[in-house]
Amino acid sequence: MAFNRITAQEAAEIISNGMTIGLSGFTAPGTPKAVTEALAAKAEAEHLAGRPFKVNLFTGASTSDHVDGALARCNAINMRAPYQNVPDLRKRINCHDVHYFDRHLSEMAQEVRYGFYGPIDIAIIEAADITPDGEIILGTGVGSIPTYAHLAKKIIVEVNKKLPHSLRGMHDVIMLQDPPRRPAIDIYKPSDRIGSPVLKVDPAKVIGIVETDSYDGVKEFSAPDEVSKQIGSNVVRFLISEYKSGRLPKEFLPMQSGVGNVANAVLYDLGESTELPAFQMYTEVVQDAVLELMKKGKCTFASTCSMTFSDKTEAELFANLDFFHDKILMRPAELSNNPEVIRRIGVIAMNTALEADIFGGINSTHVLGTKMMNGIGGSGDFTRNAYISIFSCPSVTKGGLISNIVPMVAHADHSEHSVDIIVTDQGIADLRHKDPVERAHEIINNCAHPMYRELLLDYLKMGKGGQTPHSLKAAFAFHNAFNDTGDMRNTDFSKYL
Ligand code: 0RQ
Repeated sequence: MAFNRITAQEAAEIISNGMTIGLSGFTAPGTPKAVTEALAAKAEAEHLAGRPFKVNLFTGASTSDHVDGALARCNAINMRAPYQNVPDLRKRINCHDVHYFDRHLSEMAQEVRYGFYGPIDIAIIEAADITPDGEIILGTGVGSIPTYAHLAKKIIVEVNKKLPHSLRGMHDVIMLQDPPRRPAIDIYKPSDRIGSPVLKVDPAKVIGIVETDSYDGVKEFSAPDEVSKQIGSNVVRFLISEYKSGRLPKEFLPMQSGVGNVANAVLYDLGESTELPAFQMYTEVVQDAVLELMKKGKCTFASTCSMTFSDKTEAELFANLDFFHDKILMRPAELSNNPEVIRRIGVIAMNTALEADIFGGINSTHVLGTKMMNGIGGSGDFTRNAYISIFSCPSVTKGGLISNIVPMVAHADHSEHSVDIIVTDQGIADLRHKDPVERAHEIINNCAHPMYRELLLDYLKMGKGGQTPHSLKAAFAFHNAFNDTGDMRNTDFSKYL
């Protein structure tokens, strides 16, 4: 079937107020660019003409400024899920212009299929190529597109000429069946494939092809600062000691690593270690460090949902695709982040916290308990099911005005039941086989910044009995001190006696 070539503007014309759109991709890679920009221009024109125009937007994870930035700036998003990280959208979410719901990324596709979020009107798919019978070579991120494409009434395909056709074979595309008919997932090691190299869509639903040649625009990482380096070296120290003690198998275990500078720094450090064997990854994003590790033979395979590479690293990947082709497999989020697989193959999970509390609770999402930062992303999928779950963060933020170790997290994303290890620039807290008070001492002594240790120990003494000795009156004294004075060091527990 020959598809219509249409412009991004013509594609945007097909989308009307109130529609629900499902996008391909996971982070910027794999995410459409041109149609969403044109949609933002259309929304702006509609608003100027005094007509309402907002769409519901479902993605794989975060997107890019071409999507969340452009549409948020003109206030064209009604509902958004499951994860985001663009400042303009964050502002809209925190002032309730956008109804954002923050979901575990592995669950998004199945919940849409279960009918929890209503129908999908349009799927927009970034592709390297599409055949006349509807076989799509996806780009460098998959997300939840198999489900969105299956459910959508109509499909728009953005063929990005920057994407080489030789990406074919680097995807493992599948849509899981729903209960009670879902069979076991036959993945026993990261390189096992269970799906198709292409996304198959019904050609009759494809209303047009838009040609683009846009970049994802993922920035290169800055050189790690001292704090990130210290966290990285502490994580590696912990892993080496686990390995030497025999608590990790001789062949090591697959690693998951979150996004950001710290995660990237940890991976570079792992690559430097001569005491750990080469390893594989079962993760949701691979960042620049992974390509370096592959070149050194330190990372031998990565199962992921997207290749979140900076434009420079992506160019290097495309120029050497023969070398990397059999070392990376991109899968939908319901597979890359699948709890059943993560638990079975024994993934070591490494994620980042905004703040941790002295008993092991983690806040990954809400700044000072109320403002949405990004979302839980895949951190819950991995943390809850990992062989060992590690959280890291700097011991302090904003030059020490904020302690990232607090008496009680102001928002709970991961409970102490799922967290094994906390690492900061100060050191490592091993929470395994420790009761709450033992955990508190481990975290305060090893992870809190020295300038906050006495305050945290004072809090522990205020606890009013019970196995987890919180003082419910003073639990948010650190946060209150910051809100009142701009500095958590001004915490005054006498106010709460
Ligand atoms: O604020 O931007 O004003 O300077 O929060 O902090 O240190 O730059 O952190 O970029 O590594 O992100 C948890 C958000 C960390 C991320 C989080 C302020 C700080 C700064 C950001 P500024 P950093 P990072 C894989 C897995 C959840 C999802 C996840 C995340 C800003 O890792 O979203 O894990 N994780 N996904 O100053 C108040 C505190 C603070 C604080 C930091 N305690 N209180 N503000 N900040 N700590 C990816 C996917 O799922 C796709």
